[in-house]
Amino acid sequence: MKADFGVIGLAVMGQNLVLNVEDKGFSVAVFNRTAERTKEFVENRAQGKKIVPAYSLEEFVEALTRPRKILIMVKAGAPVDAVLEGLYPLLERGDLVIDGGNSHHDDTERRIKEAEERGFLYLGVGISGGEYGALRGPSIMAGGHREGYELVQGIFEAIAAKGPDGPCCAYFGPGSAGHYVKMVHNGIEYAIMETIVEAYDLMKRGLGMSPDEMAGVFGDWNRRELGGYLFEITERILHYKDPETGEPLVELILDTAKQKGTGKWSTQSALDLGTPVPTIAMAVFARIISAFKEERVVASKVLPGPDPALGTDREEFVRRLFGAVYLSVIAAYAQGLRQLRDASSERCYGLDLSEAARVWMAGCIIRSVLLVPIRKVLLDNPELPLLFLAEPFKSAWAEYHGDLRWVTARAHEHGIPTPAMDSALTFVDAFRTERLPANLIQAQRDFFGAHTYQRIDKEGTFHTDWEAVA
Ligand code: NBP
Repeated sequence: MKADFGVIGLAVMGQNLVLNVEDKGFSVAVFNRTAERTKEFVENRAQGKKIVPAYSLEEFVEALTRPRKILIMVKAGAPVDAVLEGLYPLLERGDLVIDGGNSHHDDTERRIKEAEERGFLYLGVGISGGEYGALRGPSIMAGGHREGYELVQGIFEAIAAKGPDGPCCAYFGPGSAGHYVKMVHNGIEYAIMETIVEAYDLMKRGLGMSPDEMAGVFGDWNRRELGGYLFEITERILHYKDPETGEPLVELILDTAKQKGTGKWSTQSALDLGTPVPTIAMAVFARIISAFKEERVVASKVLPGPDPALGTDREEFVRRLFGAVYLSVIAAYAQGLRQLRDASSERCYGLDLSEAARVWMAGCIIRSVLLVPIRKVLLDNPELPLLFLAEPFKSAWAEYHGDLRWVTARAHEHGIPTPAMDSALTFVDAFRTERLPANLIQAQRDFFGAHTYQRIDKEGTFHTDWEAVA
């Protein structure tokens, strides 16, 4: 008996995806570069299951039904190329290779071309949900050869998380469409996480609230309009006590955040496209600044600032903080979706943005009740430039922008950094400003570089000899 599906790479994601696929009735052949990991997996987690271990790529390829369907779940970058190099000579025309890691979209484009030249089908697939999602139901964002997707659609739909509007998996388009959607998902994830930690900082340093008290606030928001995985885990984290000391564990964790790449890539790509994602970008920069711990310790002793204690009524502040966080989270989705829209036209993905909202409704890190109205808005108006222009987000802006202004103003007065919230506010303010000061930028550019400008009172392109006039 040959296996229906193959997985290469048995680290956290690979192991759990194998178990998920097997649980849905498919037999799975597995291979990992280091044989010890395969042995451990088979002994500890695969007993009595339709899982076929292989200890060489030859054995692995031989164990699969044709056309072979092979998921690669190894570290992104050079390891994927190393696996492909070993695998390709063993495959036959029509076999399907799926890269399920967080690969860069440019790498995926290159690999798809290489696969095509050799007569293989290739999918670049973003899989979100971490360890738990991989086992119980991830969100799956696929791109590449459509015929390849059709070969595994049944398996993907079986293992994906079940959302309110169907299984959270979709084919997004050719080339790197799937990996691009996953990358932007991660960019939005960065922005929402940064918004949450700013709210935590304001409540902690500004209002002197305890972790349990803050957990109560996040829990309340999670049961309301901000219901979503990141708010849910924040409540749980804040309640968690370190078994050794009995202290809230979060307060014992060093304040330097890591960033593995997708948030940075998302921002880099947005810059290349010329699409505005300031909240995502500020979230990446906030992590980068956090990593300069020693420099921050020195600066904290020499650069004066105001007392962080806000000295305001706690209840009122928390009530208005909700509005600030709510709009910032909407801004994160709005920017990410705008980036997908712009990337789709530039890169010819043909993305259906409402499908992104649908696939993100369950299983992934940015799942949220907000995605239900977001999907509806995108179904009604696929070309919408910005979520805030449609209901219910237009009304949300009208209702809460005063709170976002008020909260960020208090934060500035008291020296508590709120880059995600600030950028959400200034992004929408700039977007809703009919006449921005960019006229002066054009004049400056023309002054020093003869870059020319256009006028509002007549057609044409103009240059002024500013030195002569001035
Ligand atoms: P890791 O990203 O930690 O990669 C470890 C796996 O890569 C092991 O199986 C390792 O084999 C294999 N590998 C490496 Br490293 N170099 C290799 C090479 N040259 N040839 C063959 N295999 C090689 O695993 P992961 O955390 O399960 O993530 C897998 C992918 O999924 C990554 O792209 C990741 O970004 C993405 N992802 C992860 C998560 C998550 O929550 N962890 C969530 C969503 C997506 P070895 O055992 O022989 O060292």
